[in-house]
Amino acid sequence: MRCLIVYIVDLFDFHGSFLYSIPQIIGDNPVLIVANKIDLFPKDVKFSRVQHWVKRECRNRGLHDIAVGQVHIVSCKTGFGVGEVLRRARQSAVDRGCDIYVVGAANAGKSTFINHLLKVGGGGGLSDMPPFMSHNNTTSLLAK
Ligand SMILES: Nc1nc2c(ncn2[C@@H]2O[C@H](COP(=O)(O)OP(=O)(O)OP(=O)(O)O)[C@@H](O)[C@H]2O)c(=O)[nH]1
Ligand SMILES: [Mg+2]
Repeated sequence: MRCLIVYIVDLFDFHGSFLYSIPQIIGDNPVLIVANKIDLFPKDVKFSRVQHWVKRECRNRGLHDIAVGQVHIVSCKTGFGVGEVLRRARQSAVDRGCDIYVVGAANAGKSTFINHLLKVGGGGGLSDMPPFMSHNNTTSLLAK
């Protein structure tokens, strides 16, 4: 099935929470990497350095072909950057006529991410979305 994958990674525990099966899960579907918990970093951290670091670490773990522009620095807790992810994901999903799946390790921030989207709508409008489905630690958000 063609879908857009939003893969949430925990910047504070990147290596401990990386999903080594993620290349197989993604297959040839498009992916947005959401690098979460930036609020725990010093205020003057350079986002471009973090993006390049995430890209490199992903590549070292089998996620090749990730462009820096696919890596979004966010804080699901404060909402920083989440609206932009929602806009990009919605646009991509609408263009392809596909669903959006939110995946990530336990504690990466999936529920916080989705709760934030449901609260603020990210400017893209969530009112026409069906409810999201949750199954144990895996959550997917239907965005038709
Ligand atoms: N500092 C900080 N903490 C966060 C952020 N996002 C999530 N958390 C915290 O990380 C913990 C896990 O967040 P969840 O949203 O429950 O993570 P999850 O991916 O849904 O976890 P599972 O449902 O167990 O798979 C919680 O204590 C959140 O408050 C963030 O951007 N910054
Ligand atoms: Mg959860």
